[in-house]
Amino acid sequence: MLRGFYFITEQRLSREGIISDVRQAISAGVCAVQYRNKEASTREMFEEALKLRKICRKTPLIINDRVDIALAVKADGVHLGQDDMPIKSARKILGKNKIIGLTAHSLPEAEEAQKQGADYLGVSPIFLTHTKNDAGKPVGTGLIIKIKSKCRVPIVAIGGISLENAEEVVQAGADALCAVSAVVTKVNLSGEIKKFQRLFDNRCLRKDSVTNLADF
Ligand code: TZP
Ligand code: MG
Repeated sequence: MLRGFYFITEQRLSREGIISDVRQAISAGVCAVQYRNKEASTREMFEEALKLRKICRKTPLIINDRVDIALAVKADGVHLGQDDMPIKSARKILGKNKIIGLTAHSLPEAEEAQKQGADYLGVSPIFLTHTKNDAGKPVGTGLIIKIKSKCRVPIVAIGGISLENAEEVVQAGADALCAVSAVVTKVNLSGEIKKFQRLFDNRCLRKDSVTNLADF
């Protein structure tokens, strides 16, 4: 399920608003849509998420941070950070069929997330990002390689990814990637997303050589 481009909404950088952005992302065939809005009130979030639920018919809709909103709009899952509700509690509320993603900034965090039952890991920030102020220090593609060699949970790589460095991210073993500013600021959002998706079609599986790098 998680392979290719994972789309995250970003109201502040969006040219046409997040509803239009999500429509274009879906038309490009993204593997998931994450509704992320750090500025909205609970009511605004609920209403926007409800609209997105209607648009995301076949595309999984994941809600950032808010287990309650995910439940209320019948989203497909939530994305949690290290400071959000613990996965085990979120799982109790949402049930076993919902997707729970967790952000990991290190190998121990990734291993713990897998142990707690995360369905995927958001590994971030891979590179320097100006989109999320508290993203922390870049972890580099080396962390993707390391996590890939120790964990079986799919990895979504996030943070500072552009067409210039995305190939390195895919080669490192990311199952999916998200680029926010590199797509939502562009006139042809769906065309930009497709350029990233092509990197997955061309992925050359030099798995052995890549995995060995993790030992260094
Ligand atoms: N989570 C970690 S970094 C980030 C999020 C939502 C922002 C990524 O934005 P960009 O513009 O692709 O660096
Ligand atoms: Mg969070």
